[in-house]
Amino acid sequence: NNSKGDSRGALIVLEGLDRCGKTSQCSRLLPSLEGLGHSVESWRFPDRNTGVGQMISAYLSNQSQLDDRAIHLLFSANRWEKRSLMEAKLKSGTTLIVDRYSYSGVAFSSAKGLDLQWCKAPEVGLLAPDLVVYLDISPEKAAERGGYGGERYEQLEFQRKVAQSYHTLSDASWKIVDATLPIEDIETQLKEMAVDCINTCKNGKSLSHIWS
Ligand code: Z5A
Repeated sequence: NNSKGDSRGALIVLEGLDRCGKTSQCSRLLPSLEGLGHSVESWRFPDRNTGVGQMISAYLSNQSQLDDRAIHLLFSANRWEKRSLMEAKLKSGTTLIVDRYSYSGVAFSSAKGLDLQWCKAPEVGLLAPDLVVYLDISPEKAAERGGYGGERYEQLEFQRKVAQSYHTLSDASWKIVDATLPIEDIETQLKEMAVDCINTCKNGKSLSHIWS
């Protein structure tokens, strides 16, 4: 803890292909970190509860059609509309575990063929995560997990391209976890990484901005 007792929370992001297990892990991580006495919230993007989120939801469920660039900017706007709340939560000491973030935005849109730098631009200025965990699974193995539903993007060929985009985006700071391990083993690894990260933030690591 810093001496003033005003230590901030950590921004922890989980990324990966559809069905890699992000949702399962977020729901396990929350109570286990709370059990250690941390203040934690679980967030996800897209946040389908906002006005922009509802447009995204209609698009993903094929109830509306949008230009590739327009939907990309909506996903980004959905993060921007939560940015000030995110900063306030972190500064008040709450750790956020976030299911998908800017990396999903860029990986999915660039998998459609949009230019990578163009995709990154609207994300610049959002808060940078303190930890990015990539739950690594092949598109084939992910598809075996109960099969895909009817949402846009839930197709093997497209998921292969998304995996390549993630690979291009990843850097040495990402923690790669084998998403085919038993759920409990992944949970143990994530908990250790999250606790380390929370302590680093408590010890004074400052907030920064993504891709700037
Ligand atoms: N998208 C975008 O284009 N641009 C953006 O900026 C953002 C998103 C933010 C909707 O996201 C789509 O939006 C998404 C990316 C795009 N499209 N795709 N594909 P979403 O968050 O609403 O949907 P999703 O991320 O794809 O979530 P999901 O289907 O809920 O998958 P998941 O959370 O990674 O997996 P899960 O629900 O935890 O697990 C899936 C199944 O596997 C389930 O039956 C589990 O019991 C099982 N499971 C989980 N872990 C294991 C292990 N370890 N072993 C065996 N089985 C497991």
